Amino acid sequence: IEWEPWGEYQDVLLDRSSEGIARVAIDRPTKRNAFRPRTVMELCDAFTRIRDDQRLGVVLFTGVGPADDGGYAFCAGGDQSVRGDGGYLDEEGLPRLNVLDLQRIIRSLPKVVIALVAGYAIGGGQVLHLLCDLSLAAENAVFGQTGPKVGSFDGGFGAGYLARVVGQRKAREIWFLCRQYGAEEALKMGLINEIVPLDGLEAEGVRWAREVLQHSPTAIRCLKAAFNAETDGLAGLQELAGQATHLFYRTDEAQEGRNAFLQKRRPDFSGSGWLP
Ligand code: 2NE
Repeated sequence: IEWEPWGEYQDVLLDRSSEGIARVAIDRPTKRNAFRPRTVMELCDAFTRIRDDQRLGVVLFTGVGPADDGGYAFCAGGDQSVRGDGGYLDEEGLPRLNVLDLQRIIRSLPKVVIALVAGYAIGGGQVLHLLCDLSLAAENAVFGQTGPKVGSFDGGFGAGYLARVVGQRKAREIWFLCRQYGAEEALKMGLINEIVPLDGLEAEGVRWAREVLQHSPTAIRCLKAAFNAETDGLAGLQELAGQATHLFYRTDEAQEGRNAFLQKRRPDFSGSGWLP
């Protein structure tokens, strides 16, 4: 696959290919790809650019590695070295928890996001991987939560959606005991889709992406919205309803409503019928 670098960031690498695949990588390997507010802002920008490029259908989300000490990470969560007393401090000293914005952007992106996990996916990094639609993990992948150890927790998707994925018992174990789980255990509990050799991780991600890209974009985006509708309350239903509105706009019936308004006449919906 040929990647074209796209966008200028400090903490993130963004690439795209003419095949319809984008690649987003957190680029802070010396910190095990922990995120600071800037990292999250850049990730939000990258995912928003991807959303708006209609040639792109699949995103590979990963972390740069190995670090100089040989360590690999998808993401080790919030950068504790910039954690102030009320949140993660940005460069102006404002306390932020903007990873929640990023979670929602990934969740509602009407494209398929595949996590490629090499090394640690810990804390808020584990939650980010969880929010991806699919997850491929290298044999060295390690998953876990540390919140109760370091004075933090994610009670949103990080708890509720985790329990939907791995079950209530396992989710409580993960959060209450703060253990680390290898790739085999993660596969067994349904946290990931497949284990892949480390040196073949990206190639496998590209293979999965190419398979997705053979299918109907509308079917895939409606299915993603439907899965979210089942778990995400009204915000999930909004996404599914939005897909229905998009499709409705393309019909003669909806266009007649718009045209009649603009032409200051009564709309004529008689051509539509009341289908069973
Ligand atoms: C990830 C883990 C297990 C890796 O261990 P190891 O032994 O492979 O590496 P090491 O030596 O611990 O880390 C390498 C360097 O990365 C930094 C370390 O401080 C170290 O730097 P130096 O001391 O050599 O300069 N580093 C790693 N993770 C970092 C982090 N999160 N913040 C700042 N620096 C970090 C091990 O490193 C580990 O346990 N890391 C901490 C994981 C963690 O507790 N993350 C925060 C959870 S809370 C959260 O993410 C969150 C939330 O719960 C709710 C909302 C938003 C965020």
